[in-house]
Amino acid sequence: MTRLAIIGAGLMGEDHAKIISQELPRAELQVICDMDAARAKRVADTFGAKDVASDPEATISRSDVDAVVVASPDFTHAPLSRACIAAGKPVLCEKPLSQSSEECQQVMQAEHAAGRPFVMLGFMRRYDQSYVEMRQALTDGTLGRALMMHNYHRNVETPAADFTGAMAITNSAPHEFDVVRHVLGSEFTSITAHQPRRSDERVAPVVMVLETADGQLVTVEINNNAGYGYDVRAELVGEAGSVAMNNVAYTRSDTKLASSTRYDADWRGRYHAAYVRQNRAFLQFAETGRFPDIASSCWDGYCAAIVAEAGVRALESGRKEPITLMTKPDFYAGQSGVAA
Ligand code: ISE
Repeated sequence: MTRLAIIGAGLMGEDHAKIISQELPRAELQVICDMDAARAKRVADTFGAKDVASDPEATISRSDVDAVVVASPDFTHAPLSRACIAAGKPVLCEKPLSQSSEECQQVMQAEHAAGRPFVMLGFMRRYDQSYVEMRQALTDGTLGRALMMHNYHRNVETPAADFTGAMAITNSAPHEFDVVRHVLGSEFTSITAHQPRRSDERVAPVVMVLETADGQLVTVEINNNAGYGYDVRAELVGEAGSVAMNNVAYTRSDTKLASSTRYDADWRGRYHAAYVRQNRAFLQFAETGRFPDIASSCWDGYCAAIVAEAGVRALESGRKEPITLMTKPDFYAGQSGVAA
């Protein structure tokens, strides 16, 4: 049995607790840690965790904790990942590793110095069957050379009223930045960012156009106030055909002269299967120390942060901004699904 601690018992921490208790029989929920004691206790009681705590660092270093899931607020991800590295414990860290590429580099350095991988990043879309099949269509040659990838990412509404276009790029778009790099196996080289005008105060969609090192074009629409449902679409276009994601819906209703399918209110239902696969891969990583083939590493977290930083610059300047990555450290060469 691998004894897991979950840091953060909010929306994602609770979802991880549920998946671990229901889908990972070789894992034990040892501790739920949250600053809000009542919240930690509720999640621990619901999913059968042994203990609760409120201090993340102390939880990470407990001798009855073998591995850690970090699902606390974004700004804690990098420091807590470093605490896990220092304690020699594998960690599944929710995205983003950090919104600062510099801070991502510090985590990479700490991991490198520790001499083996410890951090798996929660970019769960790599485990979603639609992206798996898109990638497959490229690797098995069905699609020919990739030309374009179109992406739409729509939320019902923003989590906070003061959400900005820049936040759409740093908070939501990293999912696309990561999974597109993974599917195409190529790095981004430039980005432009545009916004239409809304008639109210809410943040308008952000539309980005990115170029890759292999001459592909990628479009990403982030609409955090789409109003109607959680809706992610993608289409990979190659020289010999295209692969498009289907809306995931188990039923269709036909009533009153109309046919309809449902949308979820957020991402947890749409990506449930991907989260389960991701968490199983993490458990295997914790058990064996072998980094999972398709998982995101600290390097991928760094790349997503660099693209987002360039995206924010592009939105501000209205110009095409270059995307420049540092040389990929050898340490990460075999560790992510994107070619070195
Ligand atoms: C949000 O920021 C997330 O992190 C979710 O994983 C994503 O699916 C959602 O659409 C984002 O806005």
